[in-house]
Amino acid sequence: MTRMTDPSLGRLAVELLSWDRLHCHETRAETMPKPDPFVAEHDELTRRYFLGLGAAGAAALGFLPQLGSAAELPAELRQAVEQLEPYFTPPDDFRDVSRGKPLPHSLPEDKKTAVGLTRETWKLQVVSDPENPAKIKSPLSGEKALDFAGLMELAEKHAVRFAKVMTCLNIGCPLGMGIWEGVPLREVVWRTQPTENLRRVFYWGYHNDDPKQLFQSSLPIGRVLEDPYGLPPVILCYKLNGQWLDGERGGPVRVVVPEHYGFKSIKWLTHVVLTNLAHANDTYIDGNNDVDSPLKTFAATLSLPREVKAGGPVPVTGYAQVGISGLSKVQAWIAPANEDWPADDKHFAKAPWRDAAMLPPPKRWGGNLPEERIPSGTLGFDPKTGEPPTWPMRLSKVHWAALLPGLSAGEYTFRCRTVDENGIAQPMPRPFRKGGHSAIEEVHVVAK
Ligand SMILES: Nc1nc2c(c(=O)[nH]1)N[C@H]1C(S)=C(S)[C@@H](COP(=O)(O)O)O[C@H]1N2
Ligand SMILES: [Mo]
Repeated sequence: MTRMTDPSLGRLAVELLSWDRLHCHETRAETMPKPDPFVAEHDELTRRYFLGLGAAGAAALGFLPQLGSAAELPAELRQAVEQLEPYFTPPDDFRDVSRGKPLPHSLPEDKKTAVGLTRETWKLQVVSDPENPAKIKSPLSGEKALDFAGLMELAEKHAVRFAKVMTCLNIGCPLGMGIWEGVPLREVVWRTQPTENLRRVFYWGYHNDDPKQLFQSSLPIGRVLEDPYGLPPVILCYKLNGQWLDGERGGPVRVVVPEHYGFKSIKWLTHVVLTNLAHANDTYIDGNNDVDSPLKTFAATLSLPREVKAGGPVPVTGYAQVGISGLSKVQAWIAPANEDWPADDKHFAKAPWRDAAMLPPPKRWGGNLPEERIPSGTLGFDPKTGEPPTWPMRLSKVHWAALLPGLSAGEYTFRCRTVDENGIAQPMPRPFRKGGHSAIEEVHVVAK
């Protein structure tokens, strides 16, 4: 296989990065809770809570223990929590970073029909790489190419559904959180009857028949055939949040790789190539990215007033992405903005971090799920109760909240971080930006 190089990719990555920073912050500013006379009154719960804090100084943070239910929150925080984004993202609200001129999902219906971008006309070729052939007995091509009806036949027996956050490696905040349904990719690989010399799987989608627009990805065959403990399979996905996968999200069929950043989840899938080549050929390599770096665990704020009244409590909410190593806690810390910090502690490991409250599974899941219900059989959810037995779920998101006690007038820097299931705090253990975002977020807060 030749590796396509698109000279614009590096620039695109930079553009996305700056756009993202702005966009994330704009979004957060919009969702900042409006002042409400109701929150000015401290109820009994809040008073007890503040009393329990002890004298840790003006810059100290007060936090709640692990929450059983959002109803346990003090009133000041409850309002901010009620205004949080829905847990699952309605498919239309995903942020779109698709490439293509024109964007494949914007093509007129007759063109979509002609090029296989409808469920009626979709076709998938699964063949051997002519340059580094894998030995297979029965390629799925020509007459034998897989169509949507064939995929649905496989789905009857093999369909899986799982929750996963879709995050771009180049962008700091997730694009959306969904329940993805599909057929394990290995089912179609096995249909080709491979016998030997199969080390990797390359795959790409419709790209206006223009080699310069090709966007491709790859996986080791081992990952396709076997799921590492606790991970869902790599799927040929045709539904999101219980509805047919729409064109913008990569429909009729896309790949979804549970533990990876978005670039491995190829949209408008048309080709799967079985190769004996041993190394990755992902388009994202061309942006100097680390394509073997699965989802990281990190925390970010969603609402935090930039200007607060001195002495008043400050509600903060946020989310954490739960990466491959899980999440044990979210922590926060607010410090005077001009505070010097030892240069040999650049990750603030010695700061007086306090635990924030991780929110329990929401009462309403959002995401425009049919009948507002988690599709039955979704991995990670109890089939009887519809509730997740372990929380937070790996490869997904969890919301958190904290109430900062009154600050004296001045400027502050608020920081939040995660600690993963191995006890490792952000931005470790994989601090390099080209393997995904994990920098500790800093927000400037002024108390007046
Ligand atoms: N065919 C194709 N697939 C693609 C892309 C693309 O441009 N073309 N972009 C990838 C990237 S970089 C990301 S982050 C995800 C985004 O998925 P989403 O649009 O569903 O949020 O799609 C991936 N799949
Ligand atoms: Mo991406």
